[in-house]
Amino acid sequence: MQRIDFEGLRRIGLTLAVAQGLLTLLEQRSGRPMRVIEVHRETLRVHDGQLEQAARLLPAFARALADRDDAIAVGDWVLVEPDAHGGLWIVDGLVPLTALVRRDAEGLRHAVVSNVDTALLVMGLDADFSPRRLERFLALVQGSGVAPVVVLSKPDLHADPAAAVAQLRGRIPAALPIFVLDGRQPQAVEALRPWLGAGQTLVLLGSSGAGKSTLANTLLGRAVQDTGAVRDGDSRGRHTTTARTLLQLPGGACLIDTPGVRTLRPDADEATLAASFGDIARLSMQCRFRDCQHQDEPGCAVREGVGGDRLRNFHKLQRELRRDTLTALDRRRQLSEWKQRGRAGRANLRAKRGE
Ligand SMILES: Nc1nc2c(ncn2[C@@H]2O[C@H](COP(=O)(O)OP(=O)(O)O)[C@@H](O)[C@H]2O)c(=O)[nH]1
Ligand SMILES: [Mg+2]
Ligand SMILES: [Zn+2]
Repeated sequence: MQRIDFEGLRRIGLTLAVAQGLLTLLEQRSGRPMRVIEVHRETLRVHDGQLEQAARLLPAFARALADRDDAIAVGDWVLVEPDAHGGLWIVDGLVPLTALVRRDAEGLRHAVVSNVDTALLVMGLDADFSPRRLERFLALVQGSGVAPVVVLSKPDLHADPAAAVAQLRGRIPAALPIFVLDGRQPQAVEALRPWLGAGQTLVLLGSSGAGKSTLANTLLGRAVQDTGAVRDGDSRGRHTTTARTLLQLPGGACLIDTPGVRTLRPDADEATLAASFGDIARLSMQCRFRDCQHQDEPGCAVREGVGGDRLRNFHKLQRELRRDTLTALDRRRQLSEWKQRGRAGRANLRAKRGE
């Protein structure tokens, strides 16, 4: 019996590595491999390459995920099993090969998407343009195994798109691809062709109104995703995309459209942040003091060689992630304290009852 329908699942982004993972998982338990294409509060949508269906998380699997501080995300590969009443249950899943994770204002981690190869960082060349926000997105993507590609949209709304590219080139890694694309034009497909091969999964990231869904529709070749006119004043999309959705592109790649996020807190550690600001890491070797914080120390090579705004952004991200790591630690400490108190309370109760 063939337990994996390679041909079908290929259409929904199956890669060799995923197939191997699924085969290993299927040695331990039964189920039909499918991919999560949408996550809602109660139900999820799963796809096997041919058919899309609703499914729910088996409580035992939901608990297992929660225990390892994880959650199901769009792009996950799972095993599903039907019940006697026509319901479909997600009974297990593959630990993602790549995962984009952000933190919320309380420092809690949230999975954004799993198993993606490329992140298209979409930024409008209108009021949306912000090198700082791009650096933030790069810090999120860096270290996750996902390749970032910058897409500057709305070139028709900028007097000199080449100057904007030059401005970015001056502060982000040289190897990073940057495209200036009008998402409404079919030429966008040609430019992104190298990333659109069969089995590839891409995610669109960027502010609301940046042009993600417009680009998604052009890549799809039909209007599937809602797009919204920008309101005056706040440059936000009107019909905002409300959920992350995994879409199958005609060429065989998969694309995940996401609702926009204005502020995005990457879930990174100091090493990942340093890697995403490689120029700062390199120059800091030449600072006079080995523990130079590049604030106001004399002989600081970083302050000399890195643009002020980029350095300020680096410091800001560093402060944020230190705070997030602290709150995460505090939370764990608090949780174990509660658990201990709970145990002590129960022991007290037993003692009182004379057990
Ligand atoms: N002028 C111009 N408008 C665009 C371009 N790309 C998208 N838009 C418009 O920007 C608005 C928001 O686009 P949408 O795709 O919904 O943004 P999303 O929130 O990132 O999904 C829509 O009215 C689009 O028509 C572009 O290249 N040039
Ligand atoms: Mg959208
Ligand atoms: Zn320094």
